[in-house]
Amino acid sequence: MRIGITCYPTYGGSGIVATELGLELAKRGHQVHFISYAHPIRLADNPGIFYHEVEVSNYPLFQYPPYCLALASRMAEVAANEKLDLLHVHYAIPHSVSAMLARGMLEKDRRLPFVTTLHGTDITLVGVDRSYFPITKYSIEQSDGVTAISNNLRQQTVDVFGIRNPIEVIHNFVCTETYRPQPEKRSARKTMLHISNFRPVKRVLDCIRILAEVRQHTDADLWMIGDGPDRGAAERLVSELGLTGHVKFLGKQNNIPDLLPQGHVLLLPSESESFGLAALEAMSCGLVPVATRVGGVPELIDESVTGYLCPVGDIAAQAACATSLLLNDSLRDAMGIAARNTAESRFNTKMIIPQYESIYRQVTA
Ligand code: GMT
Repeated sequence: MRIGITCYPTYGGSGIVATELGLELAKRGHQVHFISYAHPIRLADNPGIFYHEVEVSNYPLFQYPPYCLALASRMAEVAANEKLDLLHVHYAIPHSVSAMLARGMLEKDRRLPFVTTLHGTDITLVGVDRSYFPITKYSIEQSDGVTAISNNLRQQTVDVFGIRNPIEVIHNFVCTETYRPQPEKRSARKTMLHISNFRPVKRVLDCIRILAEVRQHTDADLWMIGDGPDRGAAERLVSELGLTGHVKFLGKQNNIPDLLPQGHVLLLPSESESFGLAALEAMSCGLVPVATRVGGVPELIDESVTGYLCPVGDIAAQAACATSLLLNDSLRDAMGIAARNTAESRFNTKMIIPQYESIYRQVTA
């Protein structure tokens, strides 16, 4: 098939899923055309992958350059030139609106179905914002196919938006060959990792507070991977709590499959999380996640078997789980093996990609 994919190309779970999906589809013989304002970060060169940039020109009259319209025009143009069979947009806002316009623009000549994949904050935060609610609901309803990355997100979409069209749950996935345990790389010091875009929803300050409590019981370090609005506050908290030298801020990194196996525990203290791709990638590398019991995370982590699920903001509970893992090697090893098994047996790329192919066949039939 010839598939057009649109996503946010920067650091964020939805962009990563879209990029990994495109790469896997290309490996399976499809032709994949990324249409976005920048080259997606994890997009490697591949003969089946093409990239089409969206130019958003500004004009003094525009207080806000209309990206959604430039994207719609580019989608219609690429679809016509490259004879795309469908568009697959990741993150509803504004991508499904642009896809809906592109479909309408081509309607008299040909059919261009589009699939919308809901990832999380497009529904839980942004979509429910009063100014975006009606258009988000409308564009989801207009989609030829809708997928959500967890049962929880599907249910929230139905409850909040009253959407009646079917929403298929296709969980996040991981390539377990790339994301694999590498015990020889494991840091000699007990190390906790956190990976995110440092937005308030991720509660990155909790990671610092958890480290402070853990260090009452054992000597441990914390690596903060990623960047975003709360990084400054996190850096300040590190010095306030006297943790300088025990927290490394690594910034945005591309080599996540090399970094993860160096740690022992992953911290995911999010306020809301529709699935928790960072936890899945860590589990695939044999790390044990200490996460919060929110959204779709319980669909990934089995409590006390493959990781821990704690109440949001409960630093003491999260620190206690992390401490027990760092102090007890055999517990950590057993749970790490169980976590890896979950990644392999339930969320492996090979099992999930065919589910997307199946929805593509349905919408193009
Ligand atoms: O908030 C983020 O982490 C980014 C966000 C996105 O849409 O870019 O991530 C969401 O999508 C990921 C991939 O499907 C999920 O694994 C994350 O759980 C989800 N984040 C939230 O719901 C907060």
